[in-house]
Amino acid sequence: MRQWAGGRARSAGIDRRDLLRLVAAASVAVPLASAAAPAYAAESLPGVVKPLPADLFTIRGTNAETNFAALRGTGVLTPTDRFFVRNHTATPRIEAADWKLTVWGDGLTGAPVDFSYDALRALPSVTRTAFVECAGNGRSFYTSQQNQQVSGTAWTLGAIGTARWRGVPLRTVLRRAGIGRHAVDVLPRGVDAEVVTDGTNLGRVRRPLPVSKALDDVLLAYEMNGEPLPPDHGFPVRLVVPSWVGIANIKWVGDIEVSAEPLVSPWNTTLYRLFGPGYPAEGSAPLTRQTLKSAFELPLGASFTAHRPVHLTGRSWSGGAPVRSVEVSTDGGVRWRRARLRDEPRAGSWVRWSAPWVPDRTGPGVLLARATDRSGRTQPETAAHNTQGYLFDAVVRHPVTVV
Ligand SMILES: Nc1nc2c(c(=O)[nH]1)N[C@H]1C(S)=C(S)[C@@H](COP(=O)(O)O)O[C@H]1N2
Ligand SMILES: [Mo]
Repeated sequence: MRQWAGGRARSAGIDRRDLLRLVAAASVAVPLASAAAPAYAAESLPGVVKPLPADLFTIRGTNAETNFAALRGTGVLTPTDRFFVRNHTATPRIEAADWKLTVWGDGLTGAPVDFSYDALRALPSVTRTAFVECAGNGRSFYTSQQNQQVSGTAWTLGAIGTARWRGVPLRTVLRRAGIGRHAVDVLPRGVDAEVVTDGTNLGRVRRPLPVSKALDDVLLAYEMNGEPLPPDHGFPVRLVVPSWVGIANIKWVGDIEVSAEPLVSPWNTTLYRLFGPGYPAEGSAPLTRQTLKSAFELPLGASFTAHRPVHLTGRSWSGGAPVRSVEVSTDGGVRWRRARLRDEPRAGSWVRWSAPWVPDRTGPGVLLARATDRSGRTQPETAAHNTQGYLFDAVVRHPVTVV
């Protein structure tokens, strides 16, 4: 707030009056389109390069949600052709040869430093499996399950994907650029178009990261599942910030400011905080880790044949302690039994699970899956409401029909 007040916000492309208006707007919930109302079906979307076949994706505004049913039979890694896309504007087309990363700011001991694509690729690399998940994943259930109003994209549970990322530790690049001991925040910024909402230009997508996280496990990734990053997922280079809210994983990164004082942007002030009754007017602290969730690899409203045995499958994941166990209920939450975990639980990834089921009663039913993590936390029945509908962690009631 000091920076906004002190005029620094101007250089970030937004003034204080706009900020206060946005804070006010952010704390008023507006209704969102019901998840039950079909988002329009299309095989592609202007602004997204890859095809979006209707069996793999549900299009929501400028974004494409992965249909969880399309993950059934796939491995831990989400095939790139079905990895969700969250674009504030549109995928920019960038040539690697024309691209560079500029690291600059008063948190460096010297002048700005540029890295070409080839220079970055020549640095020692690391590979790690991590999910990228939108903070609003599951948002539509605040409305459909808790009857609460929230604003934002009406995702069901498919705003998540897990990939094997290869790249250079951000730490390596920051050290080579001469990060000083006085640096506190780094601010990666995308080269995609400026974001205009309600007539206010928020500038380019950017969100400060504390130095402690930036020097820990963050990657400047140039490969996804063994291939160069596809355009929609950040080619040539994106951040991968394991376990943190999706917005931290800046795509198409063009520059990184290294600062000796805390930085702000709309994405850590009016957005990606918790607002509403029970939270301060300026919102909670900026969101960091994702929460605990589970999903069936089934469409909502899936249909089953009575007396025919099936294997229910799904996935559970956590941005905190790794998943320890998953329970499934096929009778609306009366009885629960353990699902069989099919992967070794790991922080920042998900586990696949399965549970056999022989549907007996015909008619509508509800399936539930709930995870418990190694800290002993279990998904609750109700998620704590916040006006922007972030971090939905309650057990989802998955409607099915037995015929
Ligand atoms: N430059 C830029 N980075 C971005 C975004 C964006 O619109 N522009 N969207 C963010 C959000 S909100 C999410 S959830 C993830 C989505 O990554 P994906 O599209 O590769 O799935 O990217 C983040 N990084
Ligand atoms: Mo997101």
